[in-house]
Amino acid sequence: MKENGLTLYTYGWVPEFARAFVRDFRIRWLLEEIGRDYRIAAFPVLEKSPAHLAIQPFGQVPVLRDGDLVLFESGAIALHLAEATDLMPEGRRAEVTQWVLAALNTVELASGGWMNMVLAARMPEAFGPASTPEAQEFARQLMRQRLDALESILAVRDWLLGDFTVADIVMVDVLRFVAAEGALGDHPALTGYVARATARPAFGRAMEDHMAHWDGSDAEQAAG
Ligand SMILES: N[C@@H](CCC(=O)N[C@@H](CS)C(=O)NCC(=O)O)C(=O)O
Repeated sequence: MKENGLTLYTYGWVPEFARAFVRDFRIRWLLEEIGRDYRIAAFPVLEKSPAHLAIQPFGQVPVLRDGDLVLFESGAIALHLAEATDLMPEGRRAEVTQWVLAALNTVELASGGWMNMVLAARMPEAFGPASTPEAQEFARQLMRQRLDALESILAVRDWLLGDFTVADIVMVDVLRFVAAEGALGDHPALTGYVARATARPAFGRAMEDHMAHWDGSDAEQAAG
């Protein structure tokens, strides 16, 4: 039977510290920006179900179902949804793709490595063992190098390609993790960039829905 519409898969529940940062959020934000309706479906987070692994081989989220097409990797999903919208300006697909990949494969690779060490130091029982101080400093310096490079770019323009595109959604969502840890403080252009993007009404609507999802899962658990 043909499937219609958009379904975004996330988890049914995540611990408090992860809320607001689960990567389904960047797709919710994008969907709000382009005004597309979608439904949410949820997988268990701890035990990876066969149904989950069948559509995301690494057992991660997000996953998008668009009719008969099923996609994983937030960057691939974002590029797919942005096609033929204002978030992908005509004639600039290659540059937009370049910046989406830079966000994920250059910035998030470094910030994610650093973040894992921060979490391991904070919650060794869940993320440990904690790395040595030297390894933590190395990860921080690598991330800093990436942030410094981005800082000089965003010091002279509001958005990565001049106009707001899907690349800004992905990049800002990556930087939000860093900002929330207080590690953007000495990067005023990046701080302004994140503030500008997160003040967009679509961001606010998406965050409200994202957080309501976790509230709903808490309520369900409390009801037994
Ligand atoms: N490169 C993937 C990363 C996805 C990812 O790390 N998702 C997290 C949630 S934010 C996850 O499912 N983590 C659980 C796991 O890796 O088992 C993407 O961008 O979609």
